Amino acid sequence: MKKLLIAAVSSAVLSFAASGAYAAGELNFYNWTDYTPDDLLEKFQKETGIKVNLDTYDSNETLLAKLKSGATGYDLAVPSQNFLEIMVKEGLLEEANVASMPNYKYVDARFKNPTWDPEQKYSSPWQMGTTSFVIRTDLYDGDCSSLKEFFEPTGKAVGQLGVFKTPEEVMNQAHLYLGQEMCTEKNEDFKALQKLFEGQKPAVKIYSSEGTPDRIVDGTVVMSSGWNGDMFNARTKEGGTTVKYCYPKEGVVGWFDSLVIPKGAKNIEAAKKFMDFVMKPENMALVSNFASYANAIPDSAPFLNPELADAPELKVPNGIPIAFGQSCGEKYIKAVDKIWTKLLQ
Ligand code: N2P
Repeated sequence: MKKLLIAAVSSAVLSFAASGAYAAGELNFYNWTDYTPDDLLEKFQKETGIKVNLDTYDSNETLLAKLKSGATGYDLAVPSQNFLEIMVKEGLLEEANVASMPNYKYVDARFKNPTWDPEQKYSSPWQMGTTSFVIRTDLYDGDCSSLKEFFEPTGKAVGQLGVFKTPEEVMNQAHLYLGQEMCTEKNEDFKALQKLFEGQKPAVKIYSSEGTPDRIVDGTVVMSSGWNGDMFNARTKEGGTTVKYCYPKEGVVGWFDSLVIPKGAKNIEAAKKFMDFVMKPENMALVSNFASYANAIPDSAPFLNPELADAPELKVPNGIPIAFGQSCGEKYIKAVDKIWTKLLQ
């Protein structure tokens, strides 16, 4: 009996130790699709012994819903600035005290203590970029100089248009097009938005926020919602030489994505190590070279793919407004949700 008990106790201790070791050695990372280079994760594992498990999502909305649903098992995620603010407000994040990390010194002063995390308590920089639309210049006739072409498509774009599946970024484009305030709460604005999206719908072939670069390169669509880095990759790495990232006169949507630690994360120490690791210039360059977005670490420049420096996708022309996504009030969120749910029914 005694022997059995000892065996039971020691196996309990052993399995506890084993799960402890497992937790210390693995990091569950939840990031957007096409946003995490393998070589970054391999380098991190080599340097720290910590294995990173990657799971992906398509939008800020999906991420927020996941974090709100409670224990997610994730140790790290990457919201944009406006969703990060919501997550802080709703108590969905662990503190990380990023300002005290050794590699924080590399962050460009302009991006330190940003408005969405003024004490840099929760977040460290990942990548930044813009949202607009793209066309295939060989298959579509317009010059994409106005959001009118995207919202009220004509010619070859009809029936051949791809639009993001969740509303946040396309709504902001619609506000730019209609000249509305970003977080409008006016009923007449909601009506105009609904009319605009319902009017666009018959021309839409697919609502999706993943696989966009492939669909524009293989010609499944001739016009599509897109992020600038994805579209740089479509043009330069996937052979889509006729893919043009558009700068409509009404403007593009801007965003800044950051690493955060979801509430209840099991491996906070490892998550912080990863945040610090990514702020090191040569590591941040691995992210930009893969995802093709700008970053907030100026010393990463010598390690960057030289093509990024002059890429039209990464240079917003003078005079084109950049509207940063805001975190809006309850009335706005509900109205947008209603418009979108009805649209996709
Ligand atoms: C890359 C993800 C871009 C993130 N596919 C947009 N915030």
